[in-house]
Amino acid sequence: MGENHLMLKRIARLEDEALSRLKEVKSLETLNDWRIQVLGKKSELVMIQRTIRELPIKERPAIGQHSNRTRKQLEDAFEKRKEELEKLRLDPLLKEQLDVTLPGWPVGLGSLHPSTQVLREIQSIFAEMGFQVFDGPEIETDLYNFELLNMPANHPARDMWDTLYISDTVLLRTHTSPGQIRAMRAFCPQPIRVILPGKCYRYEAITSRSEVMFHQVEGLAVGKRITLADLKGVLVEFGRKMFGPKREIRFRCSHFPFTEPSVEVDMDCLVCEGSGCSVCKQTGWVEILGAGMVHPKVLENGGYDSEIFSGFAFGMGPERIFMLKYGIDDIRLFFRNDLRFLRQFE
Ligand code: FA5
Repeated sequence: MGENHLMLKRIARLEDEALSRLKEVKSLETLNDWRIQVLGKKSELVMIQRTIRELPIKERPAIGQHSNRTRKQLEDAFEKRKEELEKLRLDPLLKEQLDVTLPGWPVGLGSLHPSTQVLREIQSIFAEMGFQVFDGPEIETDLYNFELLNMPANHPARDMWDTLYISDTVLLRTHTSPGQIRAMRAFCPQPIRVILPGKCYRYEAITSRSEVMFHQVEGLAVGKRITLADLKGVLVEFGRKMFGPKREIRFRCSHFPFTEPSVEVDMDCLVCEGSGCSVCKQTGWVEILGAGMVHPKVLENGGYDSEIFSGFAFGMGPERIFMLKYGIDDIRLFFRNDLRFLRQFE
């Protein structure tokens, strides 16, 4: 009786396993494999049926009936699954059944790139002071990038900008300053208050401070009676809005061919509050931009009468502004697409 019981259990297990595997069968090909494995000549069920005649006579009917019933059930299940799969093959829409009650996949939200964030912040600070955004092209001509900015061919100051040329006269702009001429020519003779944000390119060695591609934000104001004091006022306001209300600005003499006088603008170091540290190289000041009063020749090239009009201009690197604000020591992080860096500023 013990043998008999074990055999019945074996048949029941075999049936359970076969039926649960049948649920996983998704094609007619694998269904055929299932049939060979479960009902074929070498299947466990056939093996069991073959050994029945070796059992004591009185045990044979129970095992025989049970195994036949199992066989019939498995054959029926096979036919039913075959029918379902054939139907699916004929009707591809059924294959794509959608369970609308299932929870959806979480949507991965992106975020603004740090350069875009700082550009927007700069734009909104200047917008409060009445500056509108004016766009210039990234592919420029030698005329706008240099000549109209008071740097004729062979002018030594051109060396300040290592240039990527597309042809003899076409280049990737090395700064946003050519936009000054474009803005002046678009607005003349109206007064101007614009900022010009955008990408610039320089044929320079890549270092922790310098990239080949980076952004600049140019500022330009043209009108009657605009002075260096206006430039200072605007930049102090910008420094305080960007870095906090205590910040101080100082001007240092400099030279740009398109401004006269020209200045480099420093801000007191926000890390050491001016007492000297490694960020400011112990000077208490960090450089934030170049600026000056628009050169009379440049005003004339833009269409303005330099006897009546004056203006100021400045140009800053937003990546360097962002680095200063968040204590980042390598500009290359901006364009490396490393999510560990980018996610810190989501
Ligand atoms: C200029 O490009 C002038 N056009 C700025 C200007 C505008 C002066 C209007 C006067 C009037 P400069 O080469 O210093 O200047 O660049 C300005 C800023 O751009 C720098 O202070 C720096 O923040 C950023 N910058 C320059 N080169 C790179 C570089 N390779 N990588 C990242 N940022 C840079």
